Amino acid sequence: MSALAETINIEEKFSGSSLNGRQEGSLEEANNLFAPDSSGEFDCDGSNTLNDAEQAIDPRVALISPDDNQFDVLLQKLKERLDEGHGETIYEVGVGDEHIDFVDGAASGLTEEDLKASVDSLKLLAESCNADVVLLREKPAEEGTVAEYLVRNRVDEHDFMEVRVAVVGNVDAGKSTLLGVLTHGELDNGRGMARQRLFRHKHEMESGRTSSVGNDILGFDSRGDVVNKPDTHGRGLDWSRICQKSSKVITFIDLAGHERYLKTTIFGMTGHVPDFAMLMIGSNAGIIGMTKEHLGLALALNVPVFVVVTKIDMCPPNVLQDTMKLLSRILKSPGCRKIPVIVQNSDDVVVSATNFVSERVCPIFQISNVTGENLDLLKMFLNLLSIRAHFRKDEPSEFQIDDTYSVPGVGTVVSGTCLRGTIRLNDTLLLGPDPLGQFQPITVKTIHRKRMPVKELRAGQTASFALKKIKRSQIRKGMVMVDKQVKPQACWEFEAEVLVLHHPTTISTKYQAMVHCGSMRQTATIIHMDKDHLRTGDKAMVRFRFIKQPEFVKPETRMIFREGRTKAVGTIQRIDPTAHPPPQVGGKVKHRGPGRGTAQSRDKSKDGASAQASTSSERTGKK
Ligand SMILES: Nc1nc2c(ncn2[C@@H]2O[C@H](COP(=O)(O)OP(=O)(O)OP(=O)(O)O)[C@@H](O)[C@H]2O)c(=O)[nH]1
Ligand SMILES: [Mg+2]
Repeated sequence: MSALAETINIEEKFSGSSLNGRQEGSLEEANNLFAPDSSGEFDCDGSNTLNDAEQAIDPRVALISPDDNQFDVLLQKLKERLDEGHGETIYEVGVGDEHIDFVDGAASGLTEEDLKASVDSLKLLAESCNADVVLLREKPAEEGTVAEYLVRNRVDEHDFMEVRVAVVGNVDAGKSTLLGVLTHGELDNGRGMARQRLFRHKHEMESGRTSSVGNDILGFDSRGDVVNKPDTHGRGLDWSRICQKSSKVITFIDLAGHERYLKTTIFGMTGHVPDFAMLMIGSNAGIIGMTKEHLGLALALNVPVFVVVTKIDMCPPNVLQDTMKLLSRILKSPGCRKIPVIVQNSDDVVVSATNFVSERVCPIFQISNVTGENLDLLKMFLNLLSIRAHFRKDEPSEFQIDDTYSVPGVGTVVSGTCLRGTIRLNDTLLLGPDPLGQFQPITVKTIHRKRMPVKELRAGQTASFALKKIKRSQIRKGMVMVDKQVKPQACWEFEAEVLVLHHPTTISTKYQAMVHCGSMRQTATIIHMDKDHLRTGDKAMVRFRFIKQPEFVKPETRMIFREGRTKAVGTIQRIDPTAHPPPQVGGKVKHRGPGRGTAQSRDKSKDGASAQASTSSERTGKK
């Protein structure tokens, strides 16, 4: 164990920290936070919600020998918890509840015999919900032992939980390699063997560098076992088979580490709606290149981050220690405000996975793709990651397009994420906006989820649609398909509250940079702000105007505004669908965006010299 590992003790880390928005508290209070989601019958405020029959149940002993009535109450509660957890929950057996006034109600723990009886009851309850029960960990308590169990719905051939994990980190950190190792079940040789399966383009195969947004899936069954099997022939995974056998599917979004492809990596983070970000760091290379940039990106988008330090097989201990020290310092810095937790055993996995969504804890794994060291801990953690976003299934549907394809024999296919509502086969949705800001009706003829045909798509799920009577060239990333009740309006102008994370000098009106919001990206000009100038660290309400065409954006969405080394983040506050297009010159839009020359050259070529130049030009990455 490294010196740092010793100092970063989980219990110590949690003490005095405010998790889940709770007040700072003692170690004891912090330990309570390790309990499962606070939605069960053992809620702290359970006394207010339980009826008389339920109140008779002491949570610590409730499962030992429940009578029929109690069994029904417990079953109902378990069903609710499974529903809230999208098909799974972590159940603590033998925990007392200090808020319910039983004799010794606050004390936790059961004798061996009572614990066994309780677990048998839990299995019966789970059986009635068609779910499996798996022990995660046992821990000593005042009155004996407390045990944590994962209760997860059994596989439904047509449905599975979907968790998206964006994989970021500098070039050569081992991102594609780790995904190859995890999803294909074979270790790497240290010379790029495992990553070969992840590449989408010939030039990626040749250079070994990811340049696009790649996808791969890892399936877990109801018992938490990996479903993916090593390939015997060929390179591809059978996605349909994995999905059919899985209760939970992790979709990895493999992103590029090279600065050249930063634009595409940002797109992967904003457009592919990840639930979590896995930041990868090569232990020997350390925190270099794009590592901090990618970490900042995840933080700006409020995506919880966990860290995977790779190549520990080839890293001298002192170098690993230096990397860990710096990492810990960065994570704890005021800019991040994270609690680093080095995960060293399965207990740490359970604790960090169940507290991860609080967004303050940052679990760190130290692994080797070559020897396989600690990969079991990482897999266990991935298995316990829960769906973060609470998508609404009952609202009018909204689908965000992040890629388009032309498939021979099928026609135009679009892929993306359903952000709201439910989309069913033969639904007619509005597709747009086109360059004039219009939306056109389009019928959904087929839906494929992870390459499997399905009849409906619910909020939070990704899928692709085959569209009839429309050319691929008419569709671009950032377009949406929405229910007509949404009454979509494209806008040329919008207002956002913006925080400047970095700018070499000052930003004033007429400054242009790329706006990333969801899967939409377009250069926009600042046309007004409530301050004269903005410098690094400044906040302001800013009015933007797109330079090329109107877009569909919505209030309360996070956005990134960047150009070269200039970076700002913000939240859209208001859109203005009545604003007119910018002035045209000879039939062309007057302002030109990044990618057509450096910031300096654009500034000179324009009417005002007031646009502040960025010192570096962005090399746009090609997908
Ligand atoms: N010894 C050792 N080598 C590793 C390990 N992980 C990855 N590698 C090697 O490191 C090199 C880089 O790995 P990649 O997976 O391509 O890195 P990447 O992060 O995807 O890089 P980009 O796509 O360019 O951002 C490959 O040659 C791998 O074989 C590890 O744990 N140990
Ligand atoms: Mg890669």
